[in-house]
Amino acid sequence: MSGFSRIFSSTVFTWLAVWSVVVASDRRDMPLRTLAADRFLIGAAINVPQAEGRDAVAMNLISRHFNTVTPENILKWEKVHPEPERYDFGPVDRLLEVTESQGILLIGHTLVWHQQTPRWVFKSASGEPMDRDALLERLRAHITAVVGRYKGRIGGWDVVNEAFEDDGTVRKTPWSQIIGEDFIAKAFEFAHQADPDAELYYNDYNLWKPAKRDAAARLVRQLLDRGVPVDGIGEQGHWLINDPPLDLIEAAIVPFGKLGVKVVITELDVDPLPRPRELMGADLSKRPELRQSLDPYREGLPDAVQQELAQRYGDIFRLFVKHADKIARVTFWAVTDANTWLNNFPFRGRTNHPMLWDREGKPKPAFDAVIKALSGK
Ligand code: 9MR
Repeated sequence: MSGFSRIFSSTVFTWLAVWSVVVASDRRDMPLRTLAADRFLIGAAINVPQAEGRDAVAMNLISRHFNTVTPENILKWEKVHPEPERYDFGPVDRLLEVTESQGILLIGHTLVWHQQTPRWVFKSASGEPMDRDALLERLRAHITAVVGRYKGRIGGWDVVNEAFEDDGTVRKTPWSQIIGEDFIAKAFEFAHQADPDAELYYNDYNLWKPAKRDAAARLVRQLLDRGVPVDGIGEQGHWLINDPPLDLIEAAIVPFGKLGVKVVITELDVDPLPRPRELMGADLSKRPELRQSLDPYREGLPDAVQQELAQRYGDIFRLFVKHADKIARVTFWAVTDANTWLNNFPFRGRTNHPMLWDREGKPKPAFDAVIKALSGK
């Protein structure tokens, strides 16, 4: 290379580097929802203190970056309908006032689940186990009351949550055992009757596992064939820093696009902490050394892991951008590291770091990686 071309190319290189920093820092000032605007909605789960305005850090981030939120717990059966004759709509009503005043779309989570559902739901008034017809009627009444109350205000519902095991069989729960497998179709029908304009999703985790993905795809196809209104598949997206591989995540997006339903990523977080499955049942209070090894970043995430997390988020969002024609929404399952459920899973009191913002609400390298991916880099 001649001296001139060396100087020329190094000058060009320097300018390109400076320019990309300028562009990146410009973009860093842009809300995520603006960068994602022509592709998908972008959202976060919101907890009670945030919904009630007691967490200014999170609320500022929500107002700035997200155009949709999903209440993390207050629409679950045990919260919204704690006793047979008592609904508690107050927290949802208050949240809707905030979201509607800011033009943020609220998503309902969730109508039918085997967890966070009181035991009385499956018993008659005299304490006897319910039969199919009685439980279907109870389900219909619940869905009609909850979806009906927010008709035209809650834009989409996770109608049925986690009905499959990882091997693709229908999970044995009181819902499937008392009603039968058509509890799923019935729930969608009830929800559609209560609000014909709301979008309705089937929501599950580990859909990257082929057997579970295929079971969910079969379900969607059957519902569509039978004229049951289903608009999308909710892929929760509770992923680890190194697992599942990206091609399996991709393989769980494509088939639903082909079926013509929307893919919504409903509960995204990326867990950087070790999670050895064989230790899940261990009594950690009696094993301090084990506890320490499963909770290694109490003082903060080391730089190398921070970069790995950023790389992973970048890869995931480049994949989302690639499939933006199929993906309608991406919702994170918390706002900052301070309030993620992963601080308490698989045991309470861990210091986890799976989100884009740290405990103080400061953006992490993962945030920059998402900005870059959304900017096409
Ligand atoms: O984030 C939720 C946490 O606050 C609750 O304690 C927990 C109870 O089961 O549910 C968490 O949210 C779950 C969601 O509703 C369904 N998918 C898995 C989520 C993480 O457990």
